[in-house]
Amino acid sequence: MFCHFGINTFCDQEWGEGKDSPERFNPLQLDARQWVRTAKTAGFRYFILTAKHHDGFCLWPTSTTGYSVASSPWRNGNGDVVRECADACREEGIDFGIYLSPWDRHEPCYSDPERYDDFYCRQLEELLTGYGPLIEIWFDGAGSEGREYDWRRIMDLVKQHQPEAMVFNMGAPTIRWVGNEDGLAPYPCWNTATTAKGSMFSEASLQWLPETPAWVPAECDVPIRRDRWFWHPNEEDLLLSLEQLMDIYYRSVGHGATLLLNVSPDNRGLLPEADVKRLLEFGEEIRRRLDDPLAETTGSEHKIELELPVPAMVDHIVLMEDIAYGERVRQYVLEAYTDGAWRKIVDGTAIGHKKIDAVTPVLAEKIRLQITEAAADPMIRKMAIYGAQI
Ligand code: FUL
Repeated sequence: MFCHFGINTFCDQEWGEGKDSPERFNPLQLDARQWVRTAKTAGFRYFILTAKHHDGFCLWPTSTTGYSVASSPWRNGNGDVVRECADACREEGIDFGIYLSPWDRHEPCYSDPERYDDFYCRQLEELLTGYGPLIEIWFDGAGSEGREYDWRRIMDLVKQHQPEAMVFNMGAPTIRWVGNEDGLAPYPCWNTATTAKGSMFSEASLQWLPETPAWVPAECDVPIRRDRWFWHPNEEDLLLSLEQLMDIYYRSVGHGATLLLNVSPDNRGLLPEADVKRLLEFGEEIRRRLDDPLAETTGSEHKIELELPVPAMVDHIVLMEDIAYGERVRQYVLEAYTDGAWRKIVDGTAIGHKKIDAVTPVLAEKIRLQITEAAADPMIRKMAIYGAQI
């Protein structure tokens, strides 16, 4: 789960210019536990907070600038949203990560690249050292088109303080942006790449540091309210429907990528009730469709046949490679067996970490996976069949 919260939340805007007074930041009912509990209950595994967005307003009491929660009326300037999220994640048992916008529209030294690199590194170091283990550092390319930061220095800090953290899309990333803000991975979406798009506002590919591994899986970010990363009043109608969320799930997680779904706490500091309800429905629906297989197996052969306990209407097949051994499958076919004959139901290429094939319900006694092209012996960690018994 992604979480955009900040001074914008109080100003009905997406991109503040860095001029809004900290006086406006006053989420009287802020409850990070409500955010994180919702994430956990809905089935999300990690939670990434915008510690600083493009407007430069910091959600933690940084020593680098007065433009932060420390200058706000919230908790008389003694609050720390990053701390509350980190604590809530630890208590709920999900991982925590941070977003720190390189582009800063408030900070006067932004126009002096060397001084700003110092400033940014100090901010990053506070976050890397003050809040426990971080699962991911999210570097947003927006607004930084054409700007060079001292990525070597930035990466050294990450490696020194949070060597396990995933690094999103800039410097020496370990994961890449899928290239759109719709939460959709193309198919196939291979885990290896040498470049990725840097921002919505430029077609240019990002230059990565030479030590970037070729293995950079894609992460798919998308807001739960259409085109809105931050909360705005009276916009419940923009909330994605359950059907739209399921479609996103099939085309992100179901294509082997990670889904990073954004939520926006409101100006009370709470996730709106309608959004909470939708998130819980989403988690529930994924579990309803994909938690209880009719049959399941593993295998390292090119052909795996799986018999159902009784003939059933099959509507999903989930395939997973044992990704620790890499992405080996290049092409596969799924077939259903009924009335003495095999019938092709899926033609696929990549499997990777996970491929979800939602098929037109088909009556089957058996399902067969045939891997028709592979870079090395396939290692199928899971082949699972779902549907309704008849
Ligand atoms: C974009 C930003 O400009 C949006 O405001 C948002 O933070 C999104 C995740 O990335 O590039």
